[in-house]
Amino acid sequence: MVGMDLEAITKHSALHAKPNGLILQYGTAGFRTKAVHLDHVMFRMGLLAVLRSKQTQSTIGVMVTASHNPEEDNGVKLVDPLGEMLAPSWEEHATCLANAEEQDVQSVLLDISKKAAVDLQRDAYVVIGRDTRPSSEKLAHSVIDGITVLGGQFHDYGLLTTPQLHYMVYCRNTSGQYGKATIDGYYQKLSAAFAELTKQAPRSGDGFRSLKVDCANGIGALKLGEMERYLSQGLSLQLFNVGTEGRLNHLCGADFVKSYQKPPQGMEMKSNERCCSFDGDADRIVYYYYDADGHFHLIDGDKIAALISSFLKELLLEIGENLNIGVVQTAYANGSSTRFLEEVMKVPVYCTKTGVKHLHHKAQEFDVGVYFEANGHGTVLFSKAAEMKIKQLAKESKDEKRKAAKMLENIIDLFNQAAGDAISDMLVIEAILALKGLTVQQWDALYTDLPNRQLKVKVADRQVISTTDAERQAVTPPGLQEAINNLVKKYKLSRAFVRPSGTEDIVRVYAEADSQESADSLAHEVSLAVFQLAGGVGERPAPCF
Ligand code: G16
Repeated sequence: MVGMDLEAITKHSALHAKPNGLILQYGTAGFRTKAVHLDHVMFRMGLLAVLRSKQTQSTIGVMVTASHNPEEDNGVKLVDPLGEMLAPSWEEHATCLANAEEQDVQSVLLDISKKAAVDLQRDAYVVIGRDTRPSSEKLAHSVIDGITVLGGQFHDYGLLTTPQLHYMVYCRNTSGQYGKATIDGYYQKLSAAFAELTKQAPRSGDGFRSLKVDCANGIGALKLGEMERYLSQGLSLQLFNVGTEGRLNHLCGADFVKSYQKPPQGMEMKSNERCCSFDGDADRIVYYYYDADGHFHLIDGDKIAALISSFLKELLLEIGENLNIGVVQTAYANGSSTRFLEEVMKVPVYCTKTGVKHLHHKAQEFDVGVYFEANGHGTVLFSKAAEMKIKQLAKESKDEKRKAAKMLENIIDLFNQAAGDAISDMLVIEAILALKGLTVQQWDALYTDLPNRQLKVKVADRQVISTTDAERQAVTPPGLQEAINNLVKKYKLSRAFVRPSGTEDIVRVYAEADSQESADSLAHEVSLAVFQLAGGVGERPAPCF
């Protein structure tokens, strides 16, 4: 077959053999499981990235990471030409290829090429990034093996945050218009926008705002360390959990803080100090603080979206161009946040399935699309038309209108337009707080979260649970949704749902109610219903806390 050396593919594929009986799915954010089971998937995703690159005639990205998962896991996802998540039809190809038996790899590749009308004669270019997991470097080499055996060219960026790889792909496919496809280009773009944006902010004391960052013992520590010298203006960072002692994501990081609603280990916090946590690949961020009475307050993705949307809405009113703004959330969004956005902020709110790929897609429907998952994963997208209008106003209008347009112009540059990005989000948040003169407590006081609890339940096969209505209703197994409905009725202001995770081998349970005790109790009762009706394994879920 022209364009494919089938013999070489067979030979190399045998060196990356698939474990017998292993079936994996391209899930919420690519393939994820124990790192020891992933060598064949990496090699095959190298092959697939070459086909996708030939088909789109663009550079494709491959990121080796399992983000928030434990250190022994790993994962891989492909990044499409505009820095977006892989198109759904190609997720199916990815699943087919990853699960093909050894003797079928060639025919599956040919089948994908035919179905997706890939011109095998074309060139292919793939860029690769990886996180700091001990397994990542070797797995990245397996990806490279897959790329080269299909004749693709590649650039290995080595250690990157996931959003940095998305940025690189976007830059490379827009002839540098979005920015320079180098790590220096990324830092320069963000730091310049941050400096411009915060120029007008009132300064206090030595002029530096300080922020404590828990880096989850991951890549964020390395990259924030590199970025600090670019941030000469206004922000001083103190980094914790930098990977020299603890394990990745263990008792620290954004997922831990959000799930357990406690501060990470290894962080020194004084009352009323603003602190934040990244996750293992630095695509999520949550903030928090202790109040003067020693109570812990979490400021999650919902409240980040609330702060950002209110700031953007003010600026949009100022420029008065009728640009529409929408906020996208998932079922995990706290009921109070949705009410605040709709009733106080008067912005339209939409709910999609979990996974930034779904939120990103929906946010593209607006001039200004704000999307955040409650877990702190999100960004803001500006349509091309909105961006052009804003740029024009920043040049041509006068006074307050011009000032607002200039701020928006810098905000567009500061937000990663390709993917949710903890570094970029952190800079936007810090800029808004500085410009508005807001303390972390004032931000927190925008609304009061309904008490909530998230739990995990282990079942034999999590796919027995299927859902509808943006994952808010369980369709199967029979009887589960009725059981949840009956439990929810027992509590005030309550809501609960369950869904199979797309990144871990567990079922997730979410409950909220009028008090923490009720939310905990409802979450526990729903977990028991899942355990009974969906084939729980191991010990029955114990009461929460
Ligand atoms: C990934 C996705 C997120 C999603 C999270 C949890 O995050 O990018 O959109 O919310 O997994 O997904 P699930 O509940 O299906 O396990 P990350 O930060 O791990 O890449």
